[in-house]
Amino acid sequence: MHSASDAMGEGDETARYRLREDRLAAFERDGFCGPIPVLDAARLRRVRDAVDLVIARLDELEPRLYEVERAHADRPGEVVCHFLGGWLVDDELRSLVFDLAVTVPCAQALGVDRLRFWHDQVFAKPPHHPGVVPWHQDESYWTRVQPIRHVTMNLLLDDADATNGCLQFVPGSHRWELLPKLPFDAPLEAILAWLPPARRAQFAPRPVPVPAGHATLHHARTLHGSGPNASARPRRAVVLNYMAPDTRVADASAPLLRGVPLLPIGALVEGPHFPIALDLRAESP
Ligand SMILES: O=C(O)CCC(=O)C(=O)O
Repeated sequence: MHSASDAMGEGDETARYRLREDRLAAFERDGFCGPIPVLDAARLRRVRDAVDLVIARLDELEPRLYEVERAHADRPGEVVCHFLGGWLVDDELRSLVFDLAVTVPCAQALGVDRLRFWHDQVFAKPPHHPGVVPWHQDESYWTRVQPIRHVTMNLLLDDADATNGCLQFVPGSHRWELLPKLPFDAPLEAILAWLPPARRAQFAPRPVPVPAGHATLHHARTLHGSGPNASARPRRAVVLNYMAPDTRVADASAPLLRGVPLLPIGALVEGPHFPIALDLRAESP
């Protein structure tokens, strides 16, 4: 198969968005990489405004989104604001899904020349907010599709560092076994109780500070989480999740996302909710 790297030649429009070789090597070695530049200052302001607007209207928009984290809706002062499906209600968030600065690095990390959109998410921690995102592997949420060949871009809308709860990753954990999915409002380190002693010894988190408008990329099995926001600054992130184009339904007991047509078991995950966001085959001669 011809890979994203093969297809992205020097002269083409995608070349300027390609991951540096050292970033790609880090992704393969550690299961994450970054920071990667994605948004210029004007676009960053627009995306921030879009996210703030959706959050301000979250109750009203909730029926049109895929999901709003229940625990946050019940206890907003304690639990991080998290929702899925912002691209359904806001054009600025929708445009991110197809933006080459997002899709090219994701295709490269996955090693595909056609990249399918899975869903988006927003995580927002206001200043001085105690909410955490407990350690987890994204794959633990995605067992209803197969194969898991997915990638996550976490795009920061604010400078993120240890004081406002930047993302932390466990290097090499993309090669670990699949761990259980824990509740979103669990304590940060709840997963530790589920780690066998050998994994516990390898649990060496690395915080990754990221400037606003930049992103990290991580593998679907990489263990990651983030602590509270102890600063006077907000810490907002838009997350873009993609998958290989041949992903299929493994569990047809309910739609894959709320409001999405039910697909039969074994069917290709496709349709307007799961568009091909980048097709390098179409662009090559
Ligand atoms: O931004 C966060 O703190 C959590 C994000 C996350 O879980 C992800 O990007 O997959």
